[in-house]
Amino acid sequence: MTEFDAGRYNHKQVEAKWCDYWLSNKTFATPDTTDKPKYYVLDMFPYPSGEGLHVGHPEGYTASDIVSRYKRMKGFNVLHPMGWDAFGLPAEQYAVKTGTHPAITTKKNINNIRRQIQALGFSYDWDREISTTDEKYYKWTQWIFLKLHGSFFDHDAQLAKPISELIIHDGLSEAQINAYKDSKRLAYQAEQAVNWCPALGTVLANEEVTNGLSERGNHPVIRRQMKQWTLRITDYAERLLDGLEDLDWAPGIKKLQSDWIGKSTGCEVDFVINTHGDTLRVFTTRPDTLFGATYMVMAPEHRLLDKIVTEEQKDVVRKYQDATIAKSELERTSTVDDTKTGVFTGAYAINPVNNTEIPIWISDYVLISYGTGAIMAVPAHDDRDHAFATTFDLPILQVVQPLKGKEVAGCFAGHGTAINSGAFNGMTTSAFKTKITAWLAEKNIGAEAVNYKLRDWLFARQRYWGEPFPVLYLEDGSIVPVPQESLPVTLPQMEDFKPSGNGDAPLANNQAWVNTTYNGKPAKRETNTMPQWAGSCWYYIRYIDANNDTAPWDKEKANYWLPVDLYIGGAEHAVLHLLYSRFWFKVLKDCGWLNIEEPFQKLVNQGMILGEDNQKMSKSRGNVVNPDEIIHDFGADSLRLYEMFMGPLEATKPWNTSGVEGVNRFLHKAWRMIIETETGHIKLAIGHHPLNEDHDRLLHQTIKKVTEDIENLSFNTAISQMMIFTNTFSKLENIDLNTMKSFVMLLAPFAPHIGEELWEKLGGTTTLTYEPWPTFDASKIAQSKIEYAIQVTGKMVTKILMGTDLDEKEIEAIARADDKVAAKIEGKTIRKVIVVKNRLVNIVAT
Ligand code: ANZ
Repeated sequence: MTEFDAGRYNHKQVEAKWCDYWLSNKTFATPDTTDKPKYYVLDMFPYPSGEGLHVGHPEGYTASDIVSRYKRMKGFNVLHPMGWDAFGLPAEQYAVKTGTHPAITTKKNINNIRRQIQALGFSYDWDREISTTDEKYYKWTQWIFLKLHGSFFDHDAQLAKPISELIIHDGLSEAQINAYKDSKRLAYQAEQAVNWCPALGTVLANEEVTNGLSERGNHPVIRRQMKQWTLRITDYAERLLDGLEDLDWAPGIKKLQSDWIGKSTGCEVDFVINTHGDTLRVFTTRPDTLFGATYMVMAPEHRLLDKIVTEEQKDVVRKYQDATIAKSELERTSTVDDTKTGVFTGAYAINPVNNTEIPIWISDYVLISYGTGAIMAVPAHDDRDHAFATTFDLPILQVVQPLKGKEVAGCFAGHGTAINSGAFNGMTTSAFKTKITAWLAEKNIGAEAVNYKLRDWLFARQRYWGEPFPVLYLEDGSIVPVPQESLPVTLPQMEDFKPSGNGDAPLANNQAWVNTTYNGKPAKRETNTMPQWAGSCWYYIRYIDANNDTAPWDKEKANYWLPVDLYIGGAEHAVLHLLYSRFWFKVLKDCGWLNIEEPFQKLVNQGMILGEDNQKMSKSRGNVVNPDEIIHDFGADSLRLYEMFMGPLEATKPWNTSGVEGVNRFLHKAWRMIIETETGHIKLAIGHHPLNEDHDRLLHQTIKKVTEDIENLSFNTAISQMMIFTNTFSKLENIDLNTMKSFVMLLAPFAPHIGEELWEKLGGTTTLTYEPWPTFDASKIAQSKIEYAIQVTGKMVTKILMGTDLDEKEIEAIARADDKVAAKIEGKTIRKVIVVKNRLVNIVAT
């Protein structure tokens, strides 16, 4: 550094100074008042991985920080918190490998990421920091689990109620009553085929398995029967679907959620089984194809199968059942390989519309978990049925004619007109559906039915590093909740984290912890733990009252702060985290702990930042950008500004380090606009200088643009406008103090450290965090006018003042409408019109 640049912009000094100031003054502590309008800005809290932050994190965090800082200056009470989603597999796997306890790894990683986040100058209220692994936090996660366990869903009222309000019929034994209650609880245990991952030694939720492989690590996943804690999210399917409508979320994310819920409206129909008094009930979305049902298919797990299978078919049926168990639902429903397998049961059913006997088969393409677990097969109009009928040479009967009357080859799955359907011939598909549904209902053999693709949520993991379940098993096999005053059930310290491999969780290795007492009687603890999703289902409610030791939160405070006004995070959480959180939120509302229906009013997914080579950043490609290095070389303000300048927030965009240099030059220029770099003092030329009309316009335009762009999360264009401003104002000899103050306030949400420093240099005595946001005067923004020379065939006719924002067509139209010009060209043919912007119009007429 030479003596001439002692006062130049030094990001290291400036950033260290203000980071320190904000932390030690608790500048961003949320005021404990409810007398101002509130604004709750939330980031998806990170998993504290050993790798630290990647450049994708600051992208969303900068966007939310700009909005938070802006809203404070606009007079809002802003809640902007941060915490750690810290249970989970990586810390546990690391522990297995190295013997380091997950609590130690987690603490170290949190400290590192907190350091990185604080270096970026985000305006979080650190007094509300939470970690899902903290006992004080998971005590309440366990408390919420007990709320789920203690509630059932009243389908008529469409809300959850305490299990004590369940209507119990007379004459049941205590054991029967308990079994009935357990079958209705929102958290229940069920023996079910689960996704078992041998390599990870745990079960996985459907959502964690893709194409038969675990999402984490790509290990094979097989099906296995196990008793597991499950949450009855399906009871909330309709409310989860309804609630989407009024949310300000990207349409794509809403669609992902509604597809996942998968509502399907159709009809249930009963078929009588010939050998037997029983009926086989099917679910169909196409009751209009009943006449084309030439056979039936049951799922191999169907409970009627044992009863109806004939002696001769028993062996093949048993073999087929055994083979099915090993397959996942995905394999079973895959349409990639179209060969269908199955076996005949020997039994027949009677088609109620024409009394014909049709054979009943089993096949794995029919799932036990959907609809009624059985179908009527219509091979002429359903692709899967068509493939099956072709394989086994079963009859194919066309009953729907395409509307255009064309012959169809193979299978026609569309709508059309009924044929081969007796009295219904000639009806359109939709009319037929209504008619046949009524006909079936009248005969008491069918009714309208709704099904959802959504499955109940498998809520247990055979892992160590998670929340223990707050339940006890007594010797008689009954389950009791741990009393609230004994919460939390703390996760014990252990040396050995390895799963046993037989389905027992690591906690089963700790018998001293497992064996306990309940009211003096021996009891055992649950050894599974909750999945990582548990803690992230409600963290945003805890921030509202993060240090409350007597309740999960104060209801009044929650009523004031919720919903979250702006939630920013990665699109990878479009389905699971958001769906699970919405589900818990609705249950907690039903339990009287919240007073609104939806947690996240506006959701924005930031786009992915690719490597400089346009590829996804990954260690193996060597294209990972480390934010620490960028902060070191250019400063946090440059990193923040660059990530916002790269393009629209929601777009995918490649990294480019020379772009960081570009915004860094802009910050230097903004500094030099205000500071004398030889001395570091404010320029002598700065004082109270009235602006000329053009400069005044640019100032007001800039305030307007930055304000509106922040409101619309269009940060890149706001930055461009500030660059235009700086280019003009840094050339002026006399600079107006108040104009500079306004500019610094606009810049500060984006580049807060330099913002505070310049504010101080301009005379600010305290942080600018709560200074009122600059306002603009719309009347000053109107474009100025310019004088055009108007010629007709090269000869000057008149001069007209016109706006500078007009396009050529508008300019020509104004010129031709002028009386003098009109007189000159009357009766002539216009050959050509030349418009020179901001100068002249020449109408060539002969
Ligand atoms: C007869 C039929 C004729 C069907 C036709 C379709 C077309 P979505 O829309 O996904 O709800 N189905 C019903 N339960 C099933 C199960 N457990 N496993 C596999 N398939 C099942 O699909 C509903 C349709 O999927 C139902 O309507 C049924 O086939 C089949 F031209 O019934 B359909």
